[in-house]
Amino acid sequence: MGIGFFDSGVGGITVLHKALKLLPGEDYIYYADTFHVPYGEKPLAEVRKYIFEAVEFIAQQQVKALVIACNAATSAAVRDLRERYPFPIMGIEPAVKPAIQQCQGNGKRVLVLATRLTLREEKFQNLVARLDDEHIVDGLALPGLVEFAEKFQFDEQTVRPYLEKALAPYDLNRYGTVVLGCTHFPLFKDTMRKIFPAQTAIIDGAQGTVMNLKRNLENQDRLGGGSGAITYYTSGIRVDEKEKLAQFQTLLAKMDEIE
Ligand code: DGN
Repeated sequence: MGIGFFDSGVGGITVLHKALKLLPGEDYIYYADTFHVPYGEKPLAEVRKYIFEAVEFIAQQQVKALVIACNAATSAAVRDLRERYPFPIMGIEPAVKPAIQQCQGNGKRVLVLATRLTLREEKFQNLVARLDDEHIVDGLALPGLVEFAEKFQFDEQTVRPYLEKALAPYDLNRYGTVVLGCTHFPLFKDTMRKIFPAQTAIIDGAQGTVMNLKRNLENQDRLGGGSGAITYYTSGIRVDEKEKLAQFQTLLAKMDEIE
């Protein structure tokens, strides 16, 4: 049995990339809901409907665990999904806790980059309310990055002006840590590194999610049994075309370069 990975689009590949390194002896199903991407700008009820449909499809493929490799989908539905399905479900959320720990006491701020949905949902709001005693956390939605990623546009000439414009109102020297709270965003880390000061840490929650997955499988004694094979689906359709499969591979290779 494989492990399911789910995202609204190609962003979850950044989490899958980490899983392949940590757990190479597993088989994976990657499901991108490309018919409905982006989730981040849509009403919650609509997004939840798409998530439940997609996860039902993945469940029918018989998975031993599921990773919701999407911050927006995690905040929108992970609790209900856990009640609905017998297999373990791991989510991902903005790595606010380590970011605050890194900045507390040194006068620096934290900038959380995510989708509008993630930033406005209760899950994130509660997390910040609980941890941000010093009011050092700011949030910024960057929907354009999701669009670029879905079009496989990563070139600096396209991405850099968009980021510079979005970040223009912020004094970047004030930020000790930038949290990538959308799984699409690590694909742009190379360009981000050129924009943020060298001492600004850029972090995300992918490693934590994948460690949870490993722990969970270990506890159930269900580790291994695969060979790192990946089957891709786009909104319920199995991807067989060579060019499309190669595009997914490109993203994994890109993450190898970036990390
Ligand atoms: N990759 C998703 C996330 O981590 O929130 C969201 C992308 C989107 O659908 N806007």
